[in-house]
Amino acid sequence: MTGTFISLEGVDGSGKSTQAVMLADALRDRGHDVVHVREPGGTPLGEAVREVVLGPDAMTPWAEAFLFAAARAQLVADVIAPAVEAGTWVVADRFLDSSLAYQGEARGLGIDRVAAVNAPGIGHFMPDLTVILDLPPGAAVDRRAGRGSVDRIEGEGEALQESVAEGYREVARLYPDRVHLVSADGTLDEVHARVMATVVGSL
Ligand code: Z5A
Repeated sequence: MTGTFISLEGVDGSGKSTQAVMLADALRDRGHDVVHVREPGGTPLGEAVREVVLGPDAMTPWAEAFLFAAARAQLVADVIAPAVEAGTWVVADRFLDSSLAYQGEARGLGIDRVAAVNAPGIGHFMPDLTVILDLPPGAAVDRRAGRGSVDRIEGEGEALQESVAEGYREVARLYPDRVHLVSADGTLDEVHARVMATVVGSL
């Protein structure tokens, strides 16, 4: 018995954290056991890495990539792999594709090279389905407005977010069987309906 692993991705402010909660709740309403995780985080090591990697201290792009990969390896080992092996559904608010879009594309490290450094820590525990919430970064700015603190990566501004959006489009081109772009425009319920239609139609 194996569970189903779904990741939600998108630029900061695309609404993926909100949609991850709505998706997990909807799956529970359908009778599934669901584990909901976020990256970076979800383990004591992952939460400690989160403090460092989103904190104010400058770091090289490769240091950033390795920190995200380390947190991910621990999350897979401690949470995702046991859940999938027990037949539980996993809903992840970000996973490998965040590193491909942010570090691989936007930081210029190369999508293939970032995928390669993550591969040993992930093994075969890749998502069955990835939904990228597609929202022009300009629109995401409006959704982020009013939130209190800005982390180091968010603070780098719109040019980075534009590159991240391009990175996600490239990820969708590279992995069409797994990755689906879904418009994040509209109300929460409209976007949720699109996410559910994609989940039901793809699995
Ligand atoms: N990062 C990386 O570089 N590499 C990696 O491998 C990983 C991550 C794993 C994590 O930050 C940062 O790490 C992130 C990527 C990088 N940095 N950036 N930039 P985080 O975990 O603190 O935050 P986040 O994941 O970027 O996103 P977020 O702050 O949680 O935002 P969101 O998930 O995209 O959106 P949201 O919180 O669901 O919604 C944002 C606001 O919009 C909120 O007020 C909602 O109520 C509102 N909203 C949501 N949907 C709608 C709709 N449909 N209409 C109107 N308003 C809406």
